[in-house]
Amino acid sequence: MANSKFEYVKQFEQPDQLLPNTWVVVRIDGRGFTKFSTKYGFEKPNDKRALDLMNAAARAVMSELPDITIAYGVSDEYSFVFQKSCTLFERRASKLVSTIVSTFTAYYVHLWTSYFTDIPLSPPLPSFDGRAVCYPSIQNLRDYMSWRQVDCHINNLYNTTFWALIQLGGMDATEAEQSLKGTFSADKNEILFSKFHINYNNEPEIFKKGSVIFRDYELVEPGTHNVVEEVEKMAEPIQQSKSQAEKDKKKRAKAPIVIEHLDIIKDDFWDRRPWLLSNKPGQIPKET
Ligand SMILES: Nc1nc2c(ncn2[C@@H]2O[C@H](COP(=O)(O)OP(=O)(O)OP(=O)(O)O)[C@@H](O)[C@H]2O)c(=O)[nH]1
Ligand SMILES: [Mg+2]
Repeated sequence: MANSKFEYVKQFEQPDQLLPNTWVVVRIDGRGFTKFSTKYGFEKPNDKRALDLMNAAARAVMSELPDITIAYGVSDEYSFVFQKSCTLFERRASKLVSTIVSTFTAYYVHLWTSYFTDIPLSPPLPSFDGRAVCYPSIQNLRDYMSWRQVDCHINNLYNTTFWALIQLGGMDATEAEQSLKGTFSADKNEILFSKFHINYNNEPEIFKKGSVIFRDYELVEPGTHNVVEEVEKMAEPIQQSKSQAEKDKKKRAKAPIVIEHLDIIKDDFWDRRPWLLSNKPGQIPKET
């Protein structure tokens, strides 16, 4: 072996392994999107093109990385979840995060013109940061997802009311901010309805709930699968036979990747889709 005198520098590479037997979430977030959204004239408070572009980039990440079981996005952020017992292709945090960030960014730039047909990108180009967090239990993971969706709801209700006061009510930003100070959700709903005849419930689901991306199989009856108990008692990834792993891979590749705007806080979403937490692909719906 030809060791050069320079090789000692390898010792400076320190391990940054993600904890085994945990749910790994990689969250990416647009850098300086307040400025970026102004530059490209994003509609306020929600720009459908911008959200569709985020979703398209996230879907591309999911189809390139089949280890991701579910992703959730809102505004300029996306969370990608790796199932705890999946044999993660990369356990080094920095490599995993950089793979997701660069794949996402590449697709965001590549797909830009499909969504913003009349404004080409110019420097400074969009970029994203990312972090990986390990969650030890399904409850922790569910609470993480709920946290992001509650955040989406709180921000969207605030922004919808704030921009209605400005765009429809003729206020300036300071006045709008002042009139929302100390208000609760019910107050904002009331302002929207009494002043602008807007029923918040009728706002688009994509704005109210954010977007969830996952592989779609046949829904199951709630209560027929006990995934939580099964998965929580697993101490290490199941050693699959090669043929079983091949079968699962094929099933996964066949399953359509869907983008929905559903409630992911309540049990129902998870109970009907046991494959999201179990790492076992579901039934491919029979073609009709
Ligand atoms: N107008 C408009 N702006 C959006 C939309 N989605 C995201 N944004 C902007 O993106 C920002 C995202 O928030 P942050 O991530 O906290 O802000 P940031 O400027 O990206 O800052 P860093 O993430 O810290 O770099 C929002 O505050 C908005 O300004 C949209 O649909 N319409
Ligand atoms: Mg940001």
